[in-house]
Amino acid sequence: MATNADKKFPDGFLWGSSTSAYQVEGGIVNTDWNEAARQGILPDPGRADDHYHLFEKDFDIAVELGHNAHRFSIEWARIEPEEGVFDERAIEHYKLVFDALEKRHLTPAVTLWHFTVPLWFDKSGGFLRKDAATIFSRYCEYVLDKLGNRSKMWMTMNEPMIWTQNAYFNGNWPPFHNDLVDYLRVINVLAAAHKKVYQYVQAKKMPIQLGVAKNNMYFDSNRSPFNRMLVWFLDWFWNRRFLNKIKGHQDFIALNQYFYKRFGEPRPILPRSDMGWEVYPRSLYLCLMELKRYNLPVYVMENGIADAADTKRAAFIKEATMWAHKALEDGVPLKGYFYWSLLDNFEWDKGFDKRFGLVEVQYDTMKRIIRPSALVFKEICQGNALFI
Ligand code: IFM
Repeated sequence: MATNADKKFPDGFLWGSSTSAYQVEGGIVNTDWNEAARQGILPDPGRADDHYHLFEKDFDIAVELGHNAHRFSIEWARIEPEEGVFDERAIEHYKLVFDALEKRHLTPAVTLWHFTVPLWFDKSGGFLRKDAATIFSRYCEYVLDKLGNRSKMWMTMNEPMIWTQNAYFNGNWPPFHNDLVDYLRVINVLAAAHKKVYQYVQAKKMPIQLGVAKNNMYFDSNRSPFNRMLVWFLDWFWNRRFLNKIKGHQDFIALNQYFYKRFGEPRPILPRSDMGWEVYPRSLYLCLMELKRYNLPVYVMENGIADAADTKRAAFIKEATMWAHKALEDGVPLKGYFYWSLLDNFEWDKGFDKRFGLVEVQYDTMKRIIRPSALVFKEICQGNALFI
């Protein structure tokens, strides 16, 4: 792998990493996921990374690693622990988080809802409630009224297609539904909920940008007629349909990219991450190119690899960022790249074994240890570009 000093990302490009509240904060007790953990159905995050208390130190590490931006999420269940009851202390906590970012010149990107819902919302029907979009929007509006001035970049939700697939189709995440009708209905509810929040932001003329963190995959085929049709369908259903539903209601596209799916032979033999996912960084480029059609600024909001031994991460990051740069050269209005994740963290139904972090977390002591690959990413963030 050679360096190529001519290839620079533009000034102002955002370099950072992503986290989410339930996965790193610790001490969250009143969500649908906590209830499933209490019943022994899902692992318990417990203290997670104790980021709730250690965020200042973690942001110091982000700065040390050359980042100029950071993505995190706000925990709905902390803000609205009971229906219609909002906890000002939770807002005060997130104010401290914003202060800490500002002090370190880390540009925030904030997700309002990342997978976990308050237990009261789950128990009362969750996103199948008739008024779900209104309830969701009320929460978002509350947070934006209180904290909207602290960040220019907000996302209402994370990976609506991944979440609905697991929660309403596969039935392996709360609320464990296995029902095509519910699945399709909840996708619509989420789109409606997002649009409601967007309209609120517009009506209030809030000087922020609002989007959705959208997981897109690259579907590829050996060009047999059947596979071509299948790929067209999947691309439409998975990648485009939700974005089309919220068309005109987002200011940027936040891409979360992990997957490349090829149908038919020959299939390239690809290395696999600790998640068992095929590692193919070029799929980032392919997905970015597909987003050109929306004519909106694009951010890579998540892209990463579970690699406890840290033997594949550095090459992954070099290749992925090389492909991100190629997408820029080929006309994608790419404004930032956020690696998933800053820290090892609680990987949902998989628990703590899968390690995505630039920084290793020793869960017994909460010690943070910077992985060698984080220093490779640092070189890239600082403009000493490393490309293939
Ligand atoms: O950990 C998740 C994150 O919460 C959402 N995007 C994918 C990551 C890795 O699975």
